Amino acid sequence: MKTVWMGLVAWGALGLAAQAQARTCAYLYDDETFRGEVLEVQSGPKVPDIGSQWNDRVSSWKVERGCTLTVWHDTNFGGSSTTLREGHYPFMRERWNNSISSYHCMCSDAPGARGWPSSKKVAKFPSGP
Ligand SMILES: [Ca+2]
Repeated sequence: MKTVWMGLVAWGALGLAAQAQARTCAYLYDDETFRGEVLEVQSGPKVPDIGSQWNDRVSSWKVERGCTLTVWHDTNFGGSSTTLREGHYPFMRERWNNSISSYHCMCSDAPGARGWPSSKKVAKFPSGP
């Protein structure tokens, strides 16, 4: 049990060390209406290249609660961009379908936002000065 506990502590420390706590930020799907292969995107720094496997493939997406997804037509944040708040987007407008090459997904750290594993039971932050 001790080994397991230490592993959890280390995992938590890594999470806190990261600038943005890693959590699932969005799901990108190859096909419309959330079908086909899915790419799970973490909250974090900008991603300048979605990768050859996913370049110009995304056709629908879900943005998790408290998160915002910005996508660009070209790599390195080139071309036009669009930003979408939390929600489900089963159909992309034609100009965005199969045309995403870079993205940035960020989640709010607001209390109550999903994705904090049990932390609200142990972490108490002062609410006043
Ligand atoms: Ca597609």
